[in-house]
Amino acid sequence: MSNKPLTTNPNVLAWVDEMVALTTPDKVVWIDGSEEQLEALKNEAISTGEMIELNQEKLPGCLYHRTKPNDVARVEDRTFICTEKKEDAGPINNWMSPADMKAKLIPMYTGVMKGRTMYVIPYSMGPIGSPLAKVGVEVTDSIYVVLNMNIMTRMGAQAFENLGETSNDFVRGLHSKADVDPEGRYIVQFPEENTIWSINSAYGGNVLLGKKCFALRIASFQGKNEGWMAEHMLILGLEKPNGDVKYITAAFPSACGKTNLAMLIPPEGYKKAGYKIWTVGDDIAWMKPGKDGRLYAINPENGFFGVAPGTNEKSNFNALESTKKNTIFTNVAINNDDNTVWWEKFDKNPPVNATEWKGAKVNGPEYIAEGNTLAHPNSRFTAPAVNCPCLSPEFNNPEGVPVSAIIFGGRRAKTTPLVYQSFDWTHGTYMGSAVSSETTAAATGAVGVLRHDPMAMKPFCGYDMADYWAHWLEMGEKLGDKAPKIFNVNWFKQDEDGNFIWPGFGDNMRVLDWIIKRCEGEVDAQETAIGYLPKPEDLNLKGIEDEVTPEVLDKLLAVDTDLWKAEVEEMRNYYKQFDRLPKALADELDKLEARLNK
Ligand code: OXD
Ligand code: MN
Repeated sequence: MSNKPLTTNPNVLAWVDEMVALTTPDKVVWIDGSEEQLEALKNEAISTGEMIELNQEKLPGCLYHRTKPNDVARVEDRTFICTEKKEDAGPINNWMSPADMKAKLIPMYTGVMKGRTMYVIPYSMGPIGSPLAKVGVEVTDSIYVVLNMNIMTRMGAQAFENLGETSNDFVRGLHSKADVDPEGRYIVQFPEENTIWSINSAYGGNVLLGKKCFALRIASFQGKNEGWMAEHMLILGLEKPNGDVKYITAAFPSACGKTNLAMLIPPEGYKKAGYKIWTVGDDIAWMKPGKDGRLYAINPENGFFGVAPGTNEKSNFNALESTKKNTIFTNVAINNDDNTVWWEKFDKNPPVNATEWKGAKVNGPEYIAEGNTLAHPNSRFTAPAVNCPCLSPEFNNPEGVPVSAIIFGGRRAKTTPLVYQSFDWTHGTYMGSAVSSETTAAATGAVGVLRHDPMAMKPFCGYDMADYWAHWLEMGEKLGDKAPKIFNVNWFKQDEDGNFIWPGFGDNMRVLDWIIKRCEGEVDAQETAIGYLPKPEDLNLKGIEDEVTPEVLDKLLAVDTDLWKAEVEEMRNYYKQFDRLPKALADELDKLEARLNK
């Protein structure tokens, strides 16, 4: 039994038929995106317990979902890039040949949807009708996936209108939660076939195939072949008092505060003067040269899949506001007194009458005192972008927004100063390739272990990282003097006692302000061995002079030659594994070393 296909496109129909023959669902439902259909699916999921309805007065339209405890995060060790040639996946991706991977997975997919319904989800990554947008179709046996895709993408029949009657340019995504068996869990990209296969997970990043799998892994490969870029970047607009808005994209490794920066609220002085930050995206940017030769960015997503713990009125007011209606919460805690949600640092009052994320009824304060968390540390909200109070008016602009500056960053206790600018695009590409972040004590037990995460794309690049760097260099050549300026920031510098010396959060506005002034040629800079640094007097520290004293500022802007020489050594080692390393990047490393030795 099935409803009618929503398209006559023979490529889509043939592929769906093939997936049905493989997985043999009892029923096939094409997702048109209508209110009635979504309402019926919600009610079905509530009746089976897959979703829990939250307090509809306090959190209208909000639902709750709990995953299996073994299925709470992306699984990088089970994520594969399956290109015909191993070299094309590069040395830092897991690889298997497409034939071998299919031989392994086809038996697992065979008949896996027997007794279940297959949902066929057409969706657009990017505003409908945008020249930068792309269509995907995901088939899945999970209503949770349908409801999340409805928030995270432009989902439904409209996506097929964008695709047209005959095009074959759509990304094929096959997902089955199967038995949610961690031993059989695979997240597989076939970039040469525009195809994604995901099995045995029901957790966000592994199953919302439009996000990391398509919009980064597959799209990065498409971008290389088609002359554009898919990046793990937020997009924000900085509005100046005269109403002029400048756009910045920024790539930080996971858990370095991309969502916070994208939704930043400026310090009082800036607010009073008329500055404002607008959010275009918090995680992914697709960027392509526009007609005027500048680089334009869209956010391919339609919602935020954010980490809940740590989000509160102070840390990210706008994100919290975004979660107040039509949001899906996954693996947070429930406050049973009023059927609302709670997570660590939500406020200082964990609910006494709580259900923790695995489903046990507990006394919140006591449970926490015993060393537990009520919410899983990677618990999430899936919130519609339209809920965000500072959503950019350009969010749906099909042409995207022109990018003035690109920022890289990571968590670095010592070496990296608060902010510096590259000498040019090639040097900026080097800086991106050198992005690394130190693990925190909470995550690993070992502080200061350096993890390389070039352009914050290590887990998300769908081909050889060295070829990806070559693509960056090519894009720079194409953009010429219209290319965005490239910067590196570090909000996480520490003193000898391990205290952060930069206040961060809203005060990061002061750094964005300097960055835009550099782009506009309004301020000079000090030229150092590593790049251009702010002159101390050019950073606006009004209101935080007590905290960021001239001595602290000195430390924030210090370039320690010995530490930087060690950094060069580290990068030399890191680069060794890349047979296809572009010569221009090896040269940049030599040049950096030469400047440090001067
Ligand atoms: C994410 C991530 O979930 O980068 O966005 O891990
Ligand atoms: Mn991310």
